[in-house]
Amino acid sequence: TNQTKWWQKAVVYQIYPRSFQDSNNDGIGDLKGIESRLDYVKKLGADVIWLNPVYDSPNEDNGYDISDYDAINPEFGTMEEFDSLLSEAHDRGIKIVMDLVVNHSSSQHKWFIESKSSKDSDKRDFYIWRDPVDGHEPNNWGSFFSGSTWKYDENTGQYYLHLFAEGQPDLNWENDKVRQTVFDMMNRWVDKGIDGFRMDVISLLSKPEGLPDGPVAEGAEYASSNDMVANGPKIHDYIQEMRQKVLNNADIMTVGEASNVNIKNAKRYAAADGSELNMVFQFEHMDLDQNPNPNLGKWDNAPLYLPKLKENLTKWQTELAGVAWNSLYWENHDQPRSVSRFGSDAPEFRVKSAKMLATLLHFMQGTPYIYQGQEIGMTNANNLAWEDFNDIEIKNARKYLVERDGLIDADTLLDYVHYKGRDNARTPMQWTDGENAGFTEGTPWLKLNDNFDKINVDQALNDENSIFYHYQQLIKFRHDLDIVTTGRYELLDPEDEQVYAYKRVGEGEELLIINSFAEETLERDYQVPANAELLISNYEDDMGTELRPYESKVYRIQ
Ligand code: ISL
Ligand code: CA
Repeated sequence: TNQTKWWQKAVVYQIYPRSFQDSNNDGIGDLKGIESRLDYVKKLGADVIWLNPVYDSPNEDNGYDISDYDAINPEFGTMEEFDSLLSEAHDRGIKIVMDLVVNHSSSQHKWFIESKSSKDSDKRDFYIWRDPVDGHEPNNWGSFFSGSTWKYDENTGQYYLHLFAEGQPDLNWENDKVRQTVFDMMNRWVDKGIDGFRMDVISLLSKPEGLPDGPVAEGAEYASSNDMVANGPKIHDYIQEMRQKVLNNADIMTVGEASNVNIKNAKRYAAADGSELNMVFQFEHMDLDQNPNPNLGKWDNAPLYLPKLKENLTKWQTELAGVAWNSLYWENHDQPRSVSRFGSDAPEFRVKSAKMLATLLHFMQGTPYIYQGQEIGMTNANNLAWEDFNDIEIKNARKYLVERDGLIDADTLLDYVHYKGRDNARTPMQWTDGENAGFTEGTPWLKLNDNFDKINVDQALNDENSIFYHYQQLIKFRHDLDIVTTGRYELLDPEDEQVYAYKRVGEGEELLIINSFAEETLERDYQVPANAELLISNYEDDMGTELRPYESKVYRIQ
């Protein structure tokens, strides 16, 4: 039976702790800062906070390289402060989902330090070590962050595998002890009372037998390790074991970050029978505005073709219905700002298009994720120059694609980085129009977007027509209207290049959701019946068949 679960009606608010709120003016956001903003999250109406990693880390990849899974990064605070944040959140009815990063640890983790110390170390097999082949890397896989996935260790004469940065050696999930150690650690967090896990690159845990070379696209230097590794032979065994040994111990929410996961795979990872995870967080719609260039990976600034987006989102809506569960998102800490990418951040369109994107997403089936700042329409940070970037993905792209391989010039890459780079999402949260946007009185760890004088939380809360209040309304609809969770999805006019219109169909009731992506006025007739009730819109009045720039409206038809 398909009884609605709490996490199907929930809306998640994602917090990137480094950039949310600094409480002690060292320029770095922290746990006390987050605690001081819980009422803000409550006011928005979100049910769950997903915290990006807060564990001890040397920050080669901003916390995704964990050196102690049982300790809080001192930059963010103490374990007491974490406990306080958790209990203050719970007092407000807000749940906290933790990031779980167990495909790899930091190279500074004591397991890796031991593993690296000698071939005889009893931790050697915690990681993936291989002999050189003909004096070079064991295979031809390329890292997510450019270059090879292999790093040579002089001391022991072997290479270790790192799908991401050199400082992120992959754990060897084949090893029973690794799995048991991870499950024990997860249980300690569950016992603390946390409400779930967002599982980083969970689809990459099981490596293919023999780690074979992969196909290399023409003109490229490496095979895609994502293609070679994702959904490996034992992945479902590992997740089912995790379900038995950890996840069944409490009513927690689990979301698998599912790199390279298609619908067929997702039906297993997020099966409605509860055998694995609650939902996937998949990427297909994030890869549509890109000309496939094997040399450059994600780096591009190709515009989005709306029918492609419709086709993709529709496929996920219809094929998972009743059998698995999806996440809904436009943004996170790895993606640029959605208003700049899919809407328009020009002053005359920013608010309208941000609300349109919000409406389009929130009336779909799935669990919505709002990334900090999205709810006030924060934009890409075009004011950042090469010397301002912090992200290892951006820095490595320059190092390898520009400097080592000469595949692209620095100016073109900078354009792409301004469009797609992860630091667009990581600039500090804009609270006020005052010093450093109210984020810190110190020197912010990453430069602010220079538009905080106009785009900030103070402004949003004082304007009843702000994007913030639009999100607040959308969240309320998700809580109040069952049809948003359960209704059947139906796409209208798949070929329309300017409007994304769809229906949700329930028993004796229908929602009609109309979203224009055009900057000019259009004429569209959706045969709206006279008794239809306008639930929400981003304009003050309704012009019927005339759709103004980025107009978005939802009718309820009974
Ligand atoms: O960020 C990406 C593209 O810009 C993705 O390829 C990303 O690296 C991938 O989705 C995995 O992301 C997760 O794991 C990474 C970490 O850097 C990301 O921040 C995290 O969300 C390694 O732990
Ligand atoms: Ca701080």
